[in-house]
Amino acid sequence: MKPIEIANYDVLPKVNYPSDIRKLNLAELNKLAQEMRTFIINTVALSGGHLASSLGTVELTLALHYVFNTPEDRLIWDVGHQSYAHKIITGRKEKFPTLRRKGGLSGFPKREESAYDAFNVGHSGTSIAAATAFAEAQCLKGEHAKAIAVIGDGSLTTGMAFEGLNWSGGRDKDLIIILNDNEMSISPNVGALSSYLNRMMTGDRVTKFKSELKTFLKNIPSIGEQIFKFSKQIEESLKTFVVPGALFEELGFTYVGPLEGHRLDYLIKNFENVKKLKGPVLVHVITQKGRGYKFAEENSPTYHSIAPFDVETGLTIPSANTAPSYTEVFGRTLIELAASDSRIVAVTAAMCEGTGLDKFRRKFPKRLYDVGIAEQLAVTFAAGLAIEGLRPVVAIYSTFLQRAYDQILHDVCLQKLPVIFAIDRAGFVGEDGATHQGLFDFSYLRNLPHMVMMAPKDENELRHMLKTAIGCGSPVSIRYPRGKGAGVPLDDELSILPIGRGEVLHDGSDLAIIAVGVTVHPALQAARKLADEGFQVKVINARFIKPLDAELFLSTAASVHKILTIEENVLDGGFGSAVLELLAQNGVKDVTVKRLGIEDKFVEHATQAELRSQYGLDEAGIIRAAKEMLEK
Ligand SMILES: Cc1ncc(C[n+]2csc(CCOP(=O)(O)OP(=O)(O)O)c2C)c(N)n1
Repeated sequence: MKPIEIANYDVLPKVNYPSDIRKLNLAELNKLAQEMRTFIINTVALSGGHLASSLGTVELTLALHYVFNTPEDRLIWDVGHQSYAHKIITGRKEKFPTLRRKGGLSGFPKREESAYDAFNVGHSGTSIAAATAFAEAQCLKGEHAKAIAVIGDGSLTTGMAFEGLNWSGGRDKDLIIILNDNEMSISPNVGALSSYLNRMMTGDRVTKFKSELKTFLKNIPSIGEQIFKFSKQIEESLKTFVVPGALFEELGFTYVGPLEGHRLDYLIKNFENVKKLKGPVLVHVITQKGRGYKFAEENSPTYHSIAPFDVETGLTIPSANTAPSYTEVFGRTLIELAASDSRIVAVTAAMCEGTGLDKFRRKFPKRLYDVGIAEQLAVTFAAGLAIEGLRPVVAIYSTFLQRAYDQILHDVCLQKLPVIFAIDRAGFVGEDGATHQGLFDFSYLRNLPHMVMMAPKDENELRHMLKTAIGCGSPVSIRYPRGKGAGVPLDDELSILPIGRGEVLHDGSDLAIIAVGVTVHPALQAARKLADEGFQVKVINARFIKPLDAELFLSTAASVHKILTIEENVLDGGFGSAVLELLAQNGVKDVTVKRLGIEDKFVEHATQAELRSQYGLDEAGIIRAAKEMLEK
């Protein structure tokens, strides 16, 4: 049997839309759940993707679509990485094997893809705000569709989710929040809310204790009854411990749960009741991340987002490229630096493994802070640490750092604090698509006074940049891409780079390419190939986006009258724009400048290589652009 061919299944072929599942009996529904798991596992084994979270929500998805009248009732998935089952039963089963591939299905819900995707998602914590808006709009329009947010216990720790709970709990509109609690973010969930949810899970023990206590007190002659009465008064304060969901009740929600999230009959029965409730309701569902696939159940962080893997062994397909990733080199170098500088601490927003800080945590457990999915908190927290004389290194993906723009401006830059931003997954991220591309950080950081900005040409330069950043004394960012390094040798000795100085890698007088970050090596290769064709192309590795190497760039403009800038960032406000501003401010004339980067648009999912080729940022694209200028 080829497990991704739908004809090989029994129930799956009968199901295209939620209306089909509503015709199934319980045994068929359970069979369907099993088949969907196999289908998801085997598809993700080929495409890569968010496996563990999607396996955890199969029954939840079926029960929600079974009971609610989707798509009229709005179902909003938080992050959307758990929505594969939802995709399969909402008209996208046949296309599911194209998941995350160029031109194929997105890995996240997307309104352009289906009427069943009520809101575009990818970043954590947005579902309650969106669902509240639908509930409010329904009310205003005099309509009665339900608004349902499905949010994980990890995502519930984001500031936005708390803000949403606070506001919507006080609004009295019909809103359903499904808390999908698997006790995990990517790694185990952190923080007081997580402990609270854990306590609720052990709440029945406390309830038992309370009832035993009552019996005991009542049986004490004469004073027993009085103590019992008094104990009733303090019951309210005990409530938090003994009534699951008291916190949510206090916030204005009717709390339902905790519900066992893998029993379809039970979920369906409870959702039927929930459907009849008025006002804000929070349904607490307990699920298991990775459910039904042994390896993912045992090690859900690894299977949270996984590259293509072998289903039998659970092992990812080894890459022919043995170079370390930028992330690994960052993590390793930070450990080296921290070993001799006790001021260095690291901050992550729930992405310890993803940012390469897991080894740092093992080595220096007290010097690693995981604040949960809370990028804003991470940045302001780092600002405070910097005031205390520490050197915080905040490692966050480019796309998620967008959340913390004001904190970077208001709390870090305005106070000129030595916070180091290690911006991972900058540039094209590939298969995660538009919500995750790291194509904006040059633009959103470049306008901030005091910010020093670097981008290494390869993993070795990243090491020196990290050393440089620690001693910089101002806010500083280093952005580097997802994936393998260039495979260059790594220097043992780390040196401090002169701030704001680039390097000339190849000389030439017909055209100057000023490249930055991951575009430098392809630019160099392009120049070598162009040399074979008789063109003399100068290649500069900018190293710094801010401050620019004004002296080098201006002298280059004076001698080479054609300049090509290259960056993996949007052009608006990016590196090439900075070069143009420099030339304009210095009254440079007679220079033609062309900028390679991303025109004013969002970039969809495809592999990084496909995107580099599509946007002309690989060697071939650079040669094309250079020739256009050279031949003019
Ligand atoms: C703002 C933001 N920060 C970080 C992430 C990366 N991220 C994706 S899923 C996830 C964990 C979410 O945990 P939870 O909501 O509990 O869902 P689960 O995967 O456990 O089902 C994280 C941190 C993100 N998508 N958005």
